[in-house]
Amino acid sequence: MRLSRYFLPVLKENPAEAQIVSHRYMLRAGMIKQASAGIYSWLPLGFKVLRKLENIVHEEQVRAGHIPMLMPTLQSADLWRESGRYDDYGEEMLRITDRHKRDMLYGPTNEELITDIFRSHVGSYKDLPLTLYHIQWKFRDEIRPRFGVMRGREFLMKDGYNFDLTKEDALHAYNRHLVSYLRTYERMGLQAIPMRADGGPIGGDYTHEFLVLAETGESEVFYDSEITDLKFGDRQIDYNNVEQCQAVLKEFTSRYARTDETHDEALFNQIPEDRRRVARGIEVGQIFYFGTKYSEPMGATVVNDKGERVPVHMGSHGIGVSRLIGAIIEASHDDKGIIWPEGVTPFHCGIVNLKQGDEEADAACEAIYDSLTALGLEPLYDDRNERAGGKFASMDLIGLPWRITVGPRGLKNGVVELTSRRTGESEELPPEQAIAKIAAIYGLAQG
Ligand code: 5CA
Repeated sequence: MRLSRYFLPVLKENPAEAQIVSHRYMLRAGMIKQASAGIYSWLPLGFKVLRKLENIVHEEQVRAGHIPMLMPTLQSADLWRESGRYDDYGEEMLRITDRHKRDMLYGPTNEELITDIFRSHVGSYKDLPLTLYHIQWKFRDEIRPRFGVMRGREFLMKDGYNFDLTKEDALHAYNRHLVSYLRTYERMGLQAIPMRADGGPIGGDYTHEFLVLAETGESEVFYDSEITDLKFGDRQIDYNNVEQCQAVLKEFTSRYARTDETHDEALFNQIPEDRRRVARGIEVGQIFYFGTKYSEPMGATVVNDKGERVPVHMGSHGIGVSRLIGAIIEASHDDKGIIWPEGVTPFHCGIVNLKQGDEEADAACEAIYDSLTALGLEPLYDDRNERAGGKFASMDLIGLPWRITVGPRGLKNGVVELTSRRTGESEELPPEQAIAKIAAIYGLAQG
C-alpha cells in the first residue's frame, strides 16, 4: 500500500477523552473513530488488525476441530424466555421492538440461539461431539463504556459452543478450548494466563478467564509468579487426545491464579511470600462448562446408545477479539507509539523514502516495494512529500515492526537502513539483503 493513496487519518495531538495508552494510540494512529459511546467505526488500519486477529482465531479453532458458522446479531426474545434469561440478563441487554411489535434483542451472547439450532437438527449421540463457533458482533449496554475498544458496547467476539453426551466429554471440550486459546494468544504475541473465575450470567462452576497482565486492566488478579514462566510454545497437540489436553490444563492451572471474584486469601497465603503477586489484568477470553443449564429447559436432547433421551452437556467459550487489540497495545508500546508483534501487524514492513522525487530514491523504493509484494508480504510505503521527521513519527506511531529507510546518501554506497521498531536498532544493508532479512523474519523462503 502506498501511503499517499491510503486512508490513515493520524492525529498529532492526544485526544482528551482517552485515559489509557491503547485508546490514545488507536485514535491517534487512525485505527478507530468513536461513532457513539462504546461504539466504534473501524478505520482501514484498525480493520486490518481486527481481520488478522480473526484469522488467527479461525485457524486455531479449526485446528482444534471446531466448526465455523455465522449467527445473526439480532435475536428473538422468545428463545431467551425459554431459557429464563430474558428477565435475568437485566439492563445490559439491548431490547428492540420490530414493526410487528415483536420483542427482539441485540445478542450479548448466543447460548440460546445455538441451542435452538442444535435441537432442530441433532437427535442422536452419534452426531456428537460437536463444537460450533462464530465470530460476530455483540452488544452489551455497559453502564460505563470506557477505554475505547476495551470495554465497548458493541464488540467483536468469537463464541464457541460444545455439545457432548456426557460431562466427561464436555470437560474434554473445555480442555481442548483451553489449549487452543493458549496457542491463539501466544500467536498474537501475548501471554494470557488462565485464572479461576466466576460464571456470572453465563453460569456454571467450571470456568477460567484468560488474563493479560497490565496496569490498566479492569480486573484485580492474584497469582503465583511461577505461572508467568509457563509457555505453550510450538508443541504439537493432538486435540482428540484426552490425556494430552488434560495434561496441558493441569500444567497451566495447577498454580494459584484467580480473579478477585474467586480469590481465597487463605489459599493464596500458602504460596511462598516472594512468589505472591497482586496485579491487574485484562480479560481477553473466558471458557465455561455449564452442563445442562440450557439444554434442559430448551429441550436440546439426544438419544443415547441405550435408546434413552438425555439432555446434552454444553459449554461456551469466548474470545474478546476487538478487546484484544487494546490488550496487545497495552502490552506492547513505548512513548512513540504502538509496537505490533509480527503475528498481528497490519503491514509487515514500512518503507520510508527520505527524498521523495529523487529519481534514484523513488526507483529503489519501488523496487523494494515490488520485491516484498512478490514475496506475499504487505509493505506500507510512505511516498508522501513530507519531511523525514514527520514520516518517522507516523511510522513509529502506527508501530510496524520493521522499517526500511531509503535515501540518496545511502544509495550512493549501495545500502538502505533496516530498523527494528522494538529495539530501535538499525543496520545498513544492500536492499536485497534487507528484503531477505524481512522474508526470513516472516518465515518465508525466497525463491
Ligand atoms: N458466551 C460466553 C462465552 S462464548 C461469553 O459471553 N463469555 S464472556 O462474557 O466472558 O465474553 C467473552 C469475552 O468477550 C470476554 O472474555 C471479553 O474478552 C470480551 N468482552 C466481554 N465484554 C466486553 C466488552 N464490553 N467490550 C469488549 N470485549 C468484551
